[in-house]
Amino acid sequence: MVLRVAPEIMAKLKILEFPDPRLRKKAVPVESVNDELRTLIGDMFETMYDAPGIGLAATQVDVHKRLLVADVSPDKSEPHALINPVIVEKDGVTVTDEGCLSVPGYYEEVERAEQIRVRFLDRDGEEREMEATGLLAVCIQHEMDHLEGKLFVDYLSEAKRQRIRKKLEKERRHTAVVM
Ligand code: GNR
Ligand code: NI
Repeated sequence: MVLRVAPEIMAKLKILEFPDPRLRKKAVPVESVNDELRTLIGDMFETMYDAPGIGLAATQVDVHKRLLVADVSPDKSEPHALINPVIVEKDGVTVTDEGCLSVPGYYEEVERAEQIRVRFLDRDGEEREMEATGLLAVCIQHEMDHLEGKLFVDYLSEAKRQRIRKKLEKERRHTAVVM
């Protein structure tokens, strides 16, 4: 008997965790917006919604291309995929209690621009611009930091960052024993 298994149409990807050195790589621009990239975008949305999170940068799934997804709506109704994003305007200052799927369980206040205007390519490779405020603006800035190899813990004191790193490493050692 031949068993045919339907191919998975989407895949959940593994998220790298601090202090994994791969989170420090600088992403390179996307050169071609093709079906392979659109598949990656779909997988990143699935990974982000499943986590759950409000944003995800390709860097976090070990793909070092300038690509991010975000959805800050309460009902997964406002998905944004930004390819080769560039901030062209910033305005105001806001402080947010930020978290990160790559730094699980830790939340700290970070100061960022309140409002941004960002230029990017959409899923069809068309150049677009959008304005974002509040949590979406914060999220896009957080994701764009990931593309530079930067994490929100880099805005904290060295002492705080080391404390978080040691706790995560200890937690991971325990998890490894249980598994
Ligand atoms: O899910 C996330 N929540 C969040 C909350 C405040 C500021 C930024 C974020 S992004 C984070 C998901 C993530 O780690 N993206 O890189
Ligand atoms: Ni993050």
